[in-house]
Amino acid sequence: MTLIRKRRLTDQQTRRIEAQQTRRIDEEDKGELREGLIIVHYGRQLLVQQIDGDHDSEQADAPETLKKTIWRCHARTNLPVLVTGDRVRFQVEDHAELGVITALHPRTSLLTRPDRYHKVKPVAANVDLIVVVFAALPVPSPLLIDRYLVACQQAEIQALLVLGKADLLTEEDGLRTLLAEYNTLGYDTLTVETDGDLSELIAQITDKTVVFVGQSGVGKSSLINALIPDANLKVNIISENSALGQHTTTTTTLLPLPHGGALIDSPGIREFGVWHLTVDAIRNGFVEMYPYYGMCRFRNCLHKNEPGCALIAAAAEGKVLPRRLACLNRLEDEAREADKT
Ligand SMILES: Nc1nc2c(ncn2[C@@H]2O[C@H](COP(=O)(O)OP(=O)(O)OP(=O)(O)O)[C@@H](O)[C@H]2O)c(=O)[nH]1
Ligand SMILES: [Mg+2]
Ligand SMILES: [Zn+2]
Repeated sequence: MTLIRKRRLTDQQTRRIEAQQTRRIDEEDKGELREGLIIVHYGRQLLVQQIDGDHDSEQADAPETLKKTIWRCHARTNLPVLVTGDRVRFQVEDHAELGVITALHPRTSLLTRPDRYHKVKPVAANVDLIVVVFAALPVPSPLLIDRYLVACQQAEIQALLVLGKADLLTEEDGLRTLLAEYNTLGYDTLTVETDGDLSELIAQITDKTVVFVGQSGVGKSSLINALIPDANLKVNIISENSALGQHTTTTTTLLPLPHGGALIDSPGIREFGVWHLTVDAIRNGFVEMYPYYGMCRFRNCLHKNEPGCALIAAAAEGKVLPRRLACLNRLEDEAREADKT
């Protein structure tokens, strides 16, 4: 019995292998198969960085080499919408200007945002870490930080909270305390100064695909330029190569990090904080509230002034921060308001 089953499997396998081989010969006609990483996406065309290893890896970082290993491609129409950060398989025919992306590798994460028609639009793939930057100036909004953390939780992407412009911190501003509170909630936290020692930040982001988010003016670009000294140079090379460079500042771009990993940046990602959040996502994003959800006397409790509210009681007993409960309520109100319109 077992023997027969084994036989059948073997026959099946043989057929599959034969089919694969014919397909492979087919594909070889259209140029060698290559592995790549989408670094920019312009409408129907994409720039793909070749990542398979037959070039000298030490040279791979040099701008000249980078230029050669980036291919302009279009995607087969049977593929889903591709985004910056996607790992793909592609091929380029001899002497062809344009490559063809033939397969998309599974994504570990996908950042999406609603477009103006309330449809979900993918923005970046395979992001491992979202760096949430805030600073003494502009004056931070803890509500906005909480929004970012909800969105990170929703995307199932790890968050790192960075308090920047350390040189501007004072005893009175309470920002170190604010950062420590997030650390107590279980988030990774760091304090940095753009011109100071960035080694801890470098250690946290190396070998990861990261995005930086935070209010305008907190110092994201300054930090990125300090981390990737030739960031602008690399963006320029991409522009020259593509003849589509005028869009570089508005599209989502991936830049290699000097010590390994990559950074994805775009205005769309910088608006991360205002992407629509659902009430469920908001509740999920307040991790310390989990033990109290569903424990209120009234099932439809809004945790504002209802008797027997488990969340208000937890705040009164110092088990959760009153500020975080207030933020939870504000964000839920906002979400309910937005759903009505
Ligand atoms: N004091 C101080 N100022 C800094 C530091 N890092 C950056 N800045 C200043 O903060 C201002 C804003 O920095 P950006 O890097 O442009 O901020 P951003 O977050 O990229 O802003 P958007 O691109 O508008 O989102 C600039 O004037 C920087 O010089 C720092 O560590 N300390
Ligand atoms: Mg900037
Ligand atoms: Zn309640």
